[in-house]
Amino acid sequence: MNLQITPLSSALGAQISGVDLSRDLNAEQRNAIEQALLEHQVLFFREQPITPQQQARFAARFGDLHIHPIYPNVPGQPEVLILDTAVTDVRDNAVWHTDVTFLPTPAMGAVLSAKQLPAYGGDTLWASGIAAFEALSRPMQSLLDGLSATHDFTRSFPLERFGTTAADLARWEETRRKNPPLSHPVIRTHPVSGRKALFVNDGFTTRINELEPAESEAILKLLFAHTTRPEFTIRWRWQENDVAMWDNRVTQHYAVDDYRPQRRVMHRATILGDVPF
Ligand SMILES: O=C(O)CCC(=O)C(=O)O
Ligand SMILES: [Fe+2]
Repeated sequence: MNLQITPLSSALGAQISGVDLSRDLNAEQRNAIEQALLEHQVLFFREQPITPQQQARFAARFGDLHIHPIYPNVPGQPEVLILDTAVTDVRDNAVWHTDVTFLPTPAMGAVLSAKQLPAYGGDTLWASGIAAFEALSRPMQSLLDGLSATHDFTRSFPLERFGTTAADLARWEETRRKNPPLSHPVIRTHPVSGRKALFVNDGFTTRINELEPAESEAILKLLFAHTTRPEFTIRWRWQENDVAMWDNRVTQHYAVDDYRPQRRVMHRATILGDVPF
């Protein structure tokens, strides 16, 4: 096997070459990618022109796939959602977030494929919750460890923007009913590596439950700013047919909204995770 792993920054990110994601991976390749993901948290593959079916098959090697309640998906391949600026308002991805933390079992990871890109702009950044946690002072780490936070779907999918037509409104209301606000630990332990990571995100986290509202607001603000310090991030400049895969248990990401009205089309397959602890 000639899989090469090139680390891209100290906090997270590696480029992987020597593998063709359009083909069924053998066990050795699959395990090497999983190991690289544990270590580097976000992986980048260049020149991978995969079909939605191949993307879903690749992602499914790492777990069951999630069907997103709001975003449109590829006809006949509902596990692959479409982020197309000509169709969907994707501005809420221009906030630092971890995907679907409004679920009791948020995604363990995702595979994102670049289909159509603007001439410039449209980069995506990832931040390491592990690097962010480890850089906190000991007193702050012990204050946060053991606390829980509320995550709410409506923070990133507000009714005003996602309930405009009758059909959208019905889907939004059903999603809201099925996904009431819930709690996750503020500090999450990675279920495989055992490493600790900050697990609050500006996309969905509304409060730290055990603190007074003003304390919660101030500390969340501090943590959101802290997690996304440039030192803990990597910024990816996309080329068409690039694929990124991230460990959604310990990272956040931000899709830079700097290219509209140019069109940008991405496909995402989301891998289900387990209950955070
Ligand atoms: O469009 C992107 O680059 C990333 C969007 C996003 O947040 C996601 O796919 O989860
Ligand atoms: Fe996302």
